[in-house]
Amino acid sequence: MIVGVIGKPNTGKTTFFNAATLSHAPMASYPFTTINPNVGIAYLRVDCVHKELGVKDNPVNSICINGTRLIPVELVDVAGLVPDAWKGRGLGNKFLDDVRRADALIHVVDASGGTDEEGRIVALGTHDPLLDVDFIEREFDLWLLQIVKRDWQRISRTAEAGTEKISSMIAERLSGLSITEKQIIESMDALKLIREKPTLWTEEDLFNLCRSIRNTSKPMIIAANKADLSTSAKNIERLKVKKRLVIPCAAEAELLLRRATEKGLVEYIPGDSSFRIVNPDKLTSEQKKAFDLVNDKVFKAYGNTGVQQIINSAYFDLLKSIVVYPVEDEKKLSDKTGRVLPDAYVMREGSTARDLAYKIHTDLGEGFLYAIDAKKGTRLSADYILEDKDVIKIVSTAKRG
Ligand SMILES: Nc1nc2c(ncn2[C@@H]2O[C@H](COP(=O)(O)OP(=O)(O)OP(=O)(O)O)[C@@H](O)[C@H]2O)c(=O)[nH]1
Ligand SMILES: [Mg+2]
Repeated sequence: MIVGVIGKPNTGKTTFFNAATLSHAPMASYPFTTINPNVGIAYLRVDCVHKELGVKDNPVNSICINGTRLIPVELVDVAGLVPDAWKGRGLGNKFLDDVRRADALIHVVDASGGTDEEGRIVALGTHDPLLDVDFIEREFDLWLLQIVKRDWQRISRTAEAGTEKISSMIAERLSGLSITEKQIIESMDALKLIREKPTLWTEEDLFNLCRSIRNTSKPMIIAANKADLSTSAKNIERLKVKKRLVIPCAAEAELLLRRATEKGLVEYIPGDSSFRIVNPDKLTSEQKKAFDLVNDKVFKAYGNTGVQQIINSAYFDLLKSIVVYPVEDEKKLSDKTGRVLPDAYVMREGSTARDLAYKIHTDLGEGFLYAIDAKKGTRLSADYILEDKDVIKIVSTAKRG
């Protein structure tokens, strides 16, 4: 699973990305700072299962800080999108190409209204961010439409002649975009498009189909960024009217805190609702001022910076993920070197014990015999549907390398 960070230029996408991944990709207050995509590792924040099991853990693929497990997930930050990008304007199709693999999207909006639709700086509060939500979604849909429409006459006729299904031909067109044929069929049915008669579908039908496919295959959350600025609060309330998942966000504040944590200046776990300055006497007056501002404009106003909440929400609310802990020794809850609860895997709801085996290693999946629920000590079959916080041992004919 991979989550993409999108939006018009200059909204703070790279700032969000750097904060979430502790990277150092270039950020600046002008449009098109980012050209090539930045790919990095962000973390999901969950309560670690070790607490309820009453053991001490020793993570390998993730981190555990005082019962908070941080699990790595992939994040990609791409170039800004301007109106008519689908036709190639700005960095155009490149943006869309770079985000094709994403399973969900974080739309970073400049909630302060201080940048126009091309990302140029304007007086605070003079641009309406609600317009950005519409245009970004529309660009995406028009881009999809352009791909689906390519060769449409031939495709629709072939489908009508009964040689091949229209859904599989559209799926083929959209291959590499992390869109499944099942999602396409669901969208066609929801729109009551007659599968056997695609030559009768209008341009509007096709546009609506693309919109519906995008909605299911690339669910979106709105990061209402620059929440620290004075004009943002009102716009954040207005954004909620759009019936999207909206979370206030202060990417710059999060970045400041994470960098300060790295340097040992503050104690802060991403997602916390406060931070602690380790040694106030050691701060310069400028640093003090910056932390005071973050406290006032972000933590007191919104409770947290929103960055961690947005990443969690993308994985748990949009992608319906669960966290599963595979172990090799179901008694000691460890791997074979004795590390307790070494790994935490993020999986889609509905995944089975066999899916987990395959995720660990193809050989383990192929040689799957049964699984063991390490909490209950019971045997599980291949098609057992995993639950959040399951601790699972896979028994397989294949030995793990
Ligand atoms: N006030 C405020 N400014 C922010 C925040 N996040 C980002 N910015 C500023 O917004 C500007 C743009 O930041 P970037 O992260 O480069 O934006 P981007 O969306 O990646 O821009 P492009 O790559 O050009 O599309 C910079 O001047 C940041 O300092 C925030 O939370 N609050
Ligand atoms: Mg950028």
